[in-house]
Amino acid sequence: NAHSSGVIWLTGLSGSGKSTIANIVNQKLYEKSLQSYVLDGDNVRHGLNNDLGFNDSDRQENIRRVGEVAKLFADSGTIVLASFISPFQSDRDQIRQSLDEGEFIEVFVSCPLGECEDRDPKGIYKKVRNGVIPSFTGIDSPYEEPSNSEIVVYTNQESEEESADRIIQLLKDKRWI
Ligand code: GGZ
Repeated sequence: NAHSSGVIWLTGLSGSGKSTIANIVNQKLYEKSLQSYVLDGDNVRHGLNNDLGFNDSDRQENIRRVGEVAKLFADSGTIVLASFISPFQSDRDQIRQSLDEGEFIEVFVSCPLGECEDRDPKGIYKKVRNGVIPSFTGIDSPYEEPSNSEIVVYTNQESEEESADRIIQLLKDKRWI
């Protein structure tokens, strides 16, 4: 079962489908007896990063720490799926540069803001529109679309299962698995 480890970094708006797709890929790798792990806001922002909010510098620090943790997991032989809005290109590029060539795959989970807002799986956009949550990504806080991602998945045009399958295929093409 020789395989490469590394970091699969999913970036996109809230509600775009990042964590759902990360979890499907994680399950598919598990079924192939490959070691993988999902890092996302649910297991990082409530613990390690519970001192951080959502202003630009806190987001930057959030992503920096997650990048360091992802690197440690990758060093241990794990395929890491990191699912964070990660709105800033420079922060994502820094993580890419901190890893060896070919150990970082950036996945742009592309979905129009209006579609994310229509889905609103956690009712969070509704709160934003009611003025309860300031500095929300895509509304009044920036999102810089990746210009150099290895793959773009269009979640308003393909199912989450299809997106996950395309990521698995990329891992095969790149000989990670
Ligand atoms: C963006 C926010 C905000 C603000 C709370 N802006 O859809 P969710 O709810 O479950 O996932 C979002 C999550 C984003 O955390 P990240 O660590 O991925 O963000 S970043 O990479 O920018 O540091 C959302 C919730 O936190 N959330 N307030 N103001 N998302």
